[in-house]
Amino acid sequence: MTDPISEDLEACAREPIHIPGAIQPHGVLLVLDRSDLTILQASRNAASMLGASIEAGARLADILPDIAREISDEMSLEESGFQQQFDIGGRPMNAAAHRSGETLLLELETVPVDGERSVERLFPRLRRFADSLAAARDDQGAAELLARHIRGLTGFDRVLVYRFDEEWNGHVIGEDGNGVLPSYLGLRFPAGDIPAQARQLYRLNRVRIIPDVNYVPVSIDPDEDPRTGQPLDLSFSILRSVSPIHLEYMRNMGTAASMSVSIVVDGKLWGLVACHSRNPHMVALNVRDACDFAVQSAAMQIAGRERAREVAKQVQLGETSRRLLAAMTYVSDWRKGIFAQEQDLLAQVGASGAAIVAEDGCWCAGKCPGEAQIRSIVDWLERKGTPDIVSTDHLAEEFPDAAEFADVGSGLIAITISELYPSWLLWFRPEVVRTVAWGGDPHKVVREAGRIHPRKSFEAWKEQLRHRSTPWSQTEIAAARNLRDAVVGIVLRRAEELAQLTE
Ligand code: BLA
Repeated sequence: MTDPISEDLEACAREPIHIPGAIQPHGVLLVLDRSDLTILQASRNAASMLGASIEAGARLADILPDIAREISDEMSLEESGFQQQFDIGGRPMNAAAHRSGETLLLELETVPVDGERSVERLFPRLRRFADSLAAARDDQGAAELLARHIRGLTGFDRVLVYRFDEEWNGHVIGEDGNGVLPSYLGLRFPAGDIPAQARQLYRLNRVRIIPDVNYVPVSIDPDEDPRTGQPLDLSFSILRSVSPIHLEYMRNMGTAASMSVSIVVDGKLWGLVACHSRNPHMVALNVRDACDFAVQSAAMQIAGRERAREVAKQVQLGETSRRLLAAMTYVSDWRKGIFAQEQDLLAQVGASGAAIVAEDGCWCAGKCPGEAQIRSIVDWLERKGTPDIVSTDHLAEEFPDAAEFADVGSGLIAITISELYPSWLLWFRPEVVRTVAWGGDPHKVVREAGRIHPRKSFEAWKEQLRHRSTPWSQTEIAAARNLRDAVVGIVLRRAEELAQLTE
């Protein structure tokens, strides 16, 4: 990748967002020595917000005795951190603390005044959500329900359920809004909108909030750990100052406040719930926690359904596989066996055509390109020196000649079986023309003053995808691989039997 845009995107992914050296101003950060809770570093707004003078070397017990007492009790018991509400200088503040190496990061956050979302009201809401989620008929229904519930909890203008695809582009699959911000339902957003290091961080730290995009960052004093000289790692901080590029993105989108909650399924970032308001908007820490709980519950339900569908498919493919194997075992040439089960051969990977190419012939089942075209694919595969299995839903991208026969061969799985005369088994899928709507033209990356900027417009931009088939699923690719292993096994056994006969 050498074009300026790819370089820019790679540079984006290198921005060290976990060590910005500053926090957002709706709270205070104190970095404490874990052993005696002395203050090592403090955000520069600490004195004014806490109404106390904070000096390096001071002890937390002398400044905030209630919090110091609770922390020493709680942190020794609980590895995962601590959260509680305190009265500081006559106003309620939420305290959160987590360990980071030898230090403890204590964050104190102002509590928005919002009786509607008090703790007493959270539990009945969560229970109602759990009940309705269990009744949701499909993923779409669950995503809509989740968006509605999170909006009810938080009061944002618009809540989106955003799902990543294999290339890390995102797709808005659920939405709830009050009409203040435009609808993004059904739109896709390119992978570069959330670079790799941000995704990595969001997998580990699931909730983040930017209550006011026009905030002035508050730096930390001293800016490095006085004992190690290292910058302060804010990966797990709730106040971490945000990447300026992302703030520009939010302004371009017309949003002044944003919160997002990661959807993590089996340890992998599956998607995000992204919330926005046109005006600044804050959500209390305990409500953000309730959102995290609701989002992970919905994620488990969606993932459970997905798994059930995959298992059903695997069982079905397993049966097809067994019939194919039986057919190959009782004939002298495996290729004849496999073609005697034409329907199973296609069903094995959900293809509409299949072909075997060897020196002594070319056999086709279902809808295939012509023989010369099939041979040109094999020549290309051999020139490429490909691995044992190749799969693509966009053959013409890598092999432009394939555009000619896109109607039957836009998608390809190819496996090679090496024997005395190498053979290729190819499966084909036809073109399925799709129109995809993006949130703004993803090819229109803005470069100004030598660096990349987020695009200015998020207006729906439609792109027609040509020469592509429906994608092959992981289960289908695994089924092709299994069949290859089985054929190789049969071929080897035959060769051994033959060798014994001729000894
Ligand atoms: C972060 N980008 C984010 C976040 C979201 C998005 C949700 C997490 C922070 C938050 O909750 O606001 C993107 N927001 C979206 C998308 C939708 C949405 C896709 O509402 C769709 C509906 N962004 C760019 C470019 C770069 C970039 C070109 O557009 C890099 C050059 C970077 N985005 C970027 C960075 C972060 C980010 C660095 C991390 C911000 C941080 O946590 O510090």
